[in-house]
Amino acid sequence: MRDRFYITTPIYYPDSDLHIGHAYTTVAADAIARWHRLHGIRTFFLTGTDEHGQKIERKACQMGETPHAFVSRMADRIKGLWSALGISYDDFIRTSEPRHRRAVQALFERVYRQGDIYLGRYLGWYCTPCETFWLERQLEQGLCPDCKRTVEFLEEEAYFLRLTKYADRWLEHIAAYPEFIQPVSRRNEMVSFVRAGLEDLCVSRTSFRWGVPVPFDLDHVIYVWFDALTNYLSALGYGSGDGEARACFETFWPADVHLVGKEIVRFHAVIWPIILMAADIPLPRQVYGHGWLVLKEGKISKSRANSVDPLVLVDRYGVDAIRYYLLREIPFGADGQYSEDSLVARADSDLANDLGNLLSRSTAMLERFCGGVVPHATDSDGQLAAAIERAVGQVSRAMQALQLADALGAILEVARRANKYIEEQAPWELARAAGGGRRLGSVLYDLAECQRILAVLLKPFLVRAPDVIWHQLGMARTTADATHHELAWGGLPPGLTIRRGEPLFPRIVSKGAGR
Ligand code: ME8
Repeated sequence: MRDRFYITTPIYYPDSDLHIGHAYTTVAADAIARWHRLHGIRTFFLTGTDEHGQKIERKACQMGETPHAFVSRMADRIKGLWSALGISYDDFIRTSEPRHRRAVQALFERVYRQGDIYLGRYLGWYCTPCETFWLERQLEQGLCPDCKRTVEFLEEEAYFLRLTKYADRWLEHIAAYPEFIQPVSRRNEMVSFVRAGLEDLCVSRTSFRWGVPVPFDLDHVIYVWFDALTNYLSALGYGSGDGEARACFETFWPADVHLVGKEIVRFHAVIWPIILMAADIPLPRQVYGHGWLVLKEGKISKSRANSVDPLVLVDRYGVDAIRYYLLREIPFGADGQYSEDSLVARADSDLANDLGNLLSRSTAMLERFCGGVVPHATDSDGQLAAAIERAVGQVSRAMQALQLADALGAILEVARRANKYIEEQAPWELARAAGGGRRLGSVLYDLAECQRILAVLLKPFLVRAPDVIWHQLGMARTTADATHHELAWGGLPPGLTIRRGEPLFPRIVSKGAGR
């Protein structure tokens, strides 16, 4: 593992409020970032907003606001959402910021100066919702092949990026670095796409103003995807004269993972690396295209977004239930069906029954049999220690492969094992048996210690529960500065006074809040 780690989410369009699909990518990136921080790795986690382009300009106009006022208001709402979801980003880049504009102009100019951007004329189709250029032959029944909406015909003078020139070099790169595009199915799609032949890409527009001007030809606005992709560099200080900002670039570039939804893998895995090749900047290590959350009725659309407003869900079920559901329910990479019923079922079975019950049963028994004090383990059978050790290995392997659902599965498996251990060991019988005291103390210590470590393992995924677990176990500190060293068995000091409290995760269905 490297000693530093840079992960990004897409920068989202602030044309409307974000929904559970956007939360999905951001929560996943957050868990991956937190996991790296837990391991003492210097981590930079970037998210932000993609504020330029015709779509935003039109929306602001509809709202009767200037584009700048509109996007500022929306960016604040997005930050509010990330705060409610416990997102630990290190920077939030907005493409309307001067630092970003400078970087985009510097990059554009660099590629132009060395001959890979040239002036021509664009004659073709444009999908404004996707901000994508299409050739006549790529349209499906005259509609955008991605979003199936109507496209507009454009005829304007424009700058073009020589994508064609780099196709072979791109194919060589993919062959040499098979992990560059993940999962494998997306890599195969991209390779077929490039083999089918690339066209030079139009990278400027003249028919609207809301964007970054081409520095040497102010009638042109830089194409919003060229602008947006540059955020991954601009947030690190690329293009800045400030030495400290540039040091950040030296430290964290190239990015370890650009985490994106599958529909924008093409921009990240083909166009972005070619821009970087043309500018002679090292390529990111990986573009990971995860699947979509879909509703029973189909894709989550703006008109259905109300039913999947993450803020409403956090309010109703709590931040940890939402984060857990998003990360546990769907194998990362695949599509998955979202439903509030499955969210409630997951939260009740895994969080309330497995994890929550384990804590309340253990603390109740510590109170009843040990006067509320964590005992010494002088006669442990090592079963829970072995289960934890196995899980630590599984979680580590799963996280390296970005298999977040598997990592959580391994963690919850320990909670289930520990609940079963209570049944098998029957502490209430040990308490009655003559000479059962040492075994009783050991069983209860092991249960508490197992949960101390489970809290550390859960720290990247859940933001509230790990501290509640530590608090109830009597730990003097929070998990805030816990590290992977605290995954080693035996760290719970005997003699702590436990603090029984409210259930960790009250059942939702029995509260009547489920649907
Ligand atoms: O594409 N399931 O922004 P955007 C899973 N500004 N993920 C989903 C999702 C769903 N149903 N819906 C959205 C843009 N997402 C550009 C990006 S980056 C240089 C520029 C997530 O607001 C997923 O990550 O349309 C997807 O790629 C992203 O939101 C699209 O966000």
